[in-house]
Amino acid sequence: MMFMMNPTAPVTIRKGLSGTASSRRRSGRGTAGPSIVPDLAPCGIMALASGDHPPSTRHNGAPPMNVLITGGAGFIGANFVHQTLVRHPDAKVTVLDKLTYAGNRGSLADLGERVDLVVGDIADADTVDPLVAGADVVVHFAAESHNDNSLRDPSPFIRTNLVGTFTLLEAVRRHKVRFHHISTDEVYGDLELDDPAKFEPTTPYNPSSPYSSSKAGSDLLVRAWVRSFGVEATISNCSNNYGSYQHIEKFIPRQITNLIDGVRPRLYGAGANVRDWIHVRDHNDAVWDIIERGRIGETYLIGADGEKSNREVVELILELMGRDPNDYDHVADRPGHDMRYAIDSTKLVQELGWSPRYTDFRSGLRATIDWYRGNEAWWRPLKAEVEAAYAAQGQ
Ligand code: NAD
Ligand code: TDX
Repeated sequence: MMFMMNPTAPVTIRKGLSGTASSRRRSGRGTAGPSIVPDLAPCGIMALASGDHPPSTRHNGAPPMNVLITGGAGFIGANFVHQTLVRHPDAKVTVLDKLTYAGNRGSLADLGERVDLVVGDIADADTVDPLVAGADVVVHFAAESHNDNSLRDPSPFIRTNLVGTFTLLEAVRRHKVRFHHISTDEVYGDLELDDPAKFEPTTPYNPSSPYSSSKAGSDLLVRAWVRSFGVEATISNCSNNYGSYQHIEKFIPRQITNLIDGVRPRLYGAGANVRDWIHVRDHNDAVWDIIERGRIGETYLIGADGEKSNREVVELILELMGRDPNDYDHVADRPGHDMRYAIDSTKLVQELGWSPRYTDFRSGLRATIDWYRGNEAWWRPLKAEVEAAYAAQGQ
């Protein structure tokens, strides 16, 4: 993986991106600020067949599309990088990632010269500006993403999720670059277990935690920059993702890696809380559909009708790993724990024709378990510290 920016690069025609200007002079700045990270050893990338995603139709001699992906060394962002290389064989990808505890350069190993990893902070305007200037589209995944961490210390959530998004918005405004903002269903608060309602794009914001409130704030910044400054942006709010490369602090990989270590899964409270699970690849397919065909200024909700209680998920993991489904522990509940999330993705399905492809949760979970079994070197260095932090709060 090399860092490359060509000051004499030709004008890029931004074909295939809805609502973008037809051409724009690319800046060649960007050699100061971010450090350059060399490639690392491969870590067993989950294979993506070339037929696995609809191929790009953006060819005909057009110069390569430059995609800037923030947070591309994290869970969803890394999967997005892998999927982008397949879906857009002509794309050049630059990842801007601070490599916090949640970023893992191993998730991007062995991807070749089409991917550059720039280590830097989205809240640092000097780092962000030249990278945005060289991009045709910015896909913004970078965030502090874990609710439990936001309860321990909210401060990085404010800086990254709010100041970082603001910094990116100012750069895309300055350079007139298409922007897609990745957000979460948690901005809508939660639902009762017996409520027939699901979240819709018009549901009022009602976030519960420092994490979800910082994401809600970042969404509102994007909306304001669209309306006030004409920034060409879209927003997506997705439900809980699962799949490969997810940090082991999160629910599903924590339980899988506990079981690999012979430790019983840990369920917060009674385990009745419901999450609406979607495979990470389905999320990312929807993101590309929105970038390519979504209407500027619109919010799209992404979900795959995957509602399951935490207890059901733990019992299925236990079964798939050959253990007694009742072999888990109840631990201290999360303060302010949201009860239920549920997404109505009708707008996305009807307007853009998206549909999820990984709808069999059982086989998706089995593949995810296999991935963690096969990639212990990727997660092992994190495990002791993650479990020590949970143990300190009775979880
Ligand atoms: P993650 O924590 O796995 O990855 C976040 C990445 O952002 C990491 O690589 C980290 O190093 C990077 N990062 C953090 N602060 C940064 C900064 N200041 N500058 C540059 N990079 C920084 O998160 P994820 O689960 O992949 O989530 C990605 C996005 O998707 C987030 O915006 C999150 O809110 C959203 N989302 C996640 C889920 C889910 O289920 N995980 C669901 C819906 C939406
Ligand atoms: O050990 C655990 N035991 C447990 O019961 C952990 C880590 C979690 N849980 C529960 C809490 C939640 O009800 O499992 C559920 C899922 O927990 P997380 O993986 O922490 O996800 P959640 O809080 O639902 O948020 C996730 O989905 C929305 C992502 O982390 C967010 O980034 C995204 O916005």
